[in-house]
Amino acid sequence: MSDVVSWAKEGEIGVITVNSPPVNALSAGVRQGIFDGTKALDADESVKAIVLICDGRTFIAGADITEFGKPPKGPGLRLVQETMEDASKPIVAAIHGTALGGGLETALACHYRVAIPSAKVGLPEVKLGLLPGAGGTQRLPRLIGPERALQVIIDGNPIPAPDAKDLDIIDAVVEGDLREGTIAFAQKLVDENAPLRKVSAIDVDASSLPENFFADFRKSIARKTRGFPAPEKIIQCIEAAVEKPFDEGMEIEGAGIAELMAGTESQALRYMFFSEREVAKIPDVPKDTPQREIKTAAVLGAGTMGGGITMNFANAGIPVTVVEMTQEALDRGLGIIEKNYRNTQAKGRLTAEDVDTRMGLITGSLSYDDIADADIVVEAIFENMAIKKEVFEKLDGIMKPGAILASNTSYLDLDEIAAVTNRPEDVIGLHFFSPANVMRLLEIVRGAKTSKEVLATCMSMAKTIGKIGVVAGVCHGFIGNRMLSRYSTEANKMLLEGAMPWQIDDVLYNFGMPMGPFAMGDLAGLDVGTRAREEFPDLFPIDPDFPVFADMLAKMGLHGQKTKAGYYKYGEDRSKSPNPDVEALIIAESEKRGIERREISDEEIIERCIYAAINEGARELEEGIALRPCDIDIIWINGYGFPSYRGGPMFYADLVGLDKVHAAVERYRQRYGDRNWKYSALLEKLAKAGKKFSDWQEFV
Ligand code: T1G
Repeated sequence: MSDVVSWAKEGEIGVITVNSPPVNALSAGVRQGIFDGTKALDADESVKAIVLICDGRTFIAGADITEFGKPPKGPGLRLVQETMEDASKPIVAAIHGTALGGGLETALACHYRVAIPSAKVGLPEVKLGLLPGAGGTQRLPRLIGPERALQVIIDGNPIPAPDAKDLDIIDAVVEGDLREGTIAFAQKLVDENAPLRKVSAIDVDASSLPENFFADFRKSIARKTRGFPAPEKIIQCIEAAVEKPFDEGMEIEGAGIAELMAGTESQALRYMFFSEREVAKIPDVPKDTPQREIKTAAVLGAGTMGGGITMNFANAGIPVTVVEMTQEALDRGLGIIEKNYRNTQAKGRLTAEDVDTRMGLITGSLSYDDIADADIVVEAIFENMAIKKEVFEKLDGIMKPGAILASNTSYLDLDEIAAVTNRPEDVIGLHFFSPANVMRLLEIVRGAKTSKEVLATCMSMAKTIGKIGVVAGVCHGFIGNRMLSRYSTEANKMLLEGAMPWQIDDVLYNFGMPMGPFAMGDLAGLDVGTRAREEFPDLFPIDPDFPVFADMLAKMGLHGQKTKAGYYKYGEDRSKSPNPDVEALIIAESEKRGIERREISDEEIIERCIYAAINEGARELEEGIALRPCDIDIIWINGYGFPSYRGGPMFYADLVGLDKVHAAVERYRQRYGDRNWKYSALLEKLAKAGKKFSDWQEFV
């Protein structure tokens, strides 16, 4: 026995119980306990069958990720599994919560598996840049066939117990008490003298495998898995399961996970896993900070952002009133919301009833009086300080005491907005990313006077509406957009110096960005940015030394995809090609300014775009705008599509080496001045000390 694993007998059924909060991960102690318990009960003649069950909220949720990269202790998981599979009596896994990764693999090493209806099982290792390394790639194909096994492992998503039963991953779904139900199932095996059924001994049924299955599968996932090495390794393991004996397949699986574990992609994804949880922790806001209930919501503005924000509340089952200035604008906004839902329904991801339910939660209004009792109001109107101040003064006089007053501003000074109200402690920024009903990121802007209660409430609400909330301090552009402006400025400057938009886009796409800044501009509409710069010059100050090519193109009627031409020309089939008019325009502008164009290397493009953002991120850390490097990384991965297999800009900088990053930043500051390369003492100190951003707190 140990403090995390115990065993006992109930009649002739032995029961091994794991109790290792929070998720019964397969730590060294848990592995040792299961190993010892299996040995002890297998040796006990009076025991005819064994149940493996867990206390707490879930069955084993996987290997203990915190042990990765550390010297292994205790019996390896494969040894534990072999001991279970080779036992002389049937072992039944009793599953509740989520049996994931090594947890499901341990259940697959049992002879039978039962689960309660609410349980889920899965092999999510691919999301950590890994593959199921404890026999999952060899046992699952034997249980459910190679095609279905490959899909389950490449998806990595949890499978509800009833579906897992249909897939033959589990043998029974038990209603009522799991322990009782599983003991009864085990007793029945004994009474019927059921066979042990070792999964590893089942032959893989490859008869249904279509010809060229693996080659076609590789093609089908190529784009989605760009840059990730784990999927290919997974496919190779499943091929081995089809073509080779179990032990040889296990060798290939073992070599595969060892290689992936050592790779930077998995380190980055594991870092991301913990970072997504870390950003929810605000150092000066304890977990037990009181929170306000958000039972009803209101949104000002039914435009692109307001409509998306409204959908977030309806999707979470929260009644929401959306307010517009005119009936026409309101009808248009509500119409777009319904159209979005109907499109999702058409793709089979929502039923007609779901759409009706969600639309039923949305109320349109032309009057602020209708939202006075809402628990939270999110303003999503013009990005104009004067207008926002006017609106917040109005809200201050109308909203009930205790209502949270939020602005979706993406740049403006939240403290200035809060100052026009009598309740600045109830004012907060909720910066959604467009499309607001899709993008997971929510920058939660903490004003100087925002109360801890309001902040804690909004962090919880973020999770409720399916967002990752990351706290940002008040500054121009908060965390993400402030860094993006550095990235975009360098890209534009390089056009004058010798690069072309398509070269820069290709380099950044191959780096892993979803698309380069110029293709992105064409997608968003070049006229949108131009209008913003014209309407809010203080928000988007233009560097007089460098032209904004987007504005020049916009004025020529080249707005991007919507006009079939921007930086690129677009064919009817959405294919794109470099726009020769743009090339001529750029070359002429260089000549006009007397700039001799030069060859710009791919490396310089990466350094000037990505390092400029990293340098700005370092400044945000030292200013306290960002709480931690991982907050910046989560923002860039979820808000701007920074490749997750690189861990985010700050994690990537640590991989490159801060000495190299700092040297490049210094080089560009010398060459271009510090307008876009402002000095970061933190970056310099870390670089000189041979440290990483993860060591940053010792240096501020
Ligand atoms: N190892 C260590 N800690 C873990 C953990 C794990 N596998 N899973 C969760 N935690 C911690 C988490 O950091 C948090 O800590 C707390 O538990 C609650 O988690 C050999 C190699 C199970 C669905 O990928 O998906 O097995 O912040 O906030 O929202 O082939 O945790 O409280 O200090 O997420 O209720 C495969 C990962 C591992 C599952 C629960 N398994 N976990 O979600 O709580 S690799 C996974 C999850 C592997 C084998 C391979 C979720 C959850 P703290 P939480 P939750």
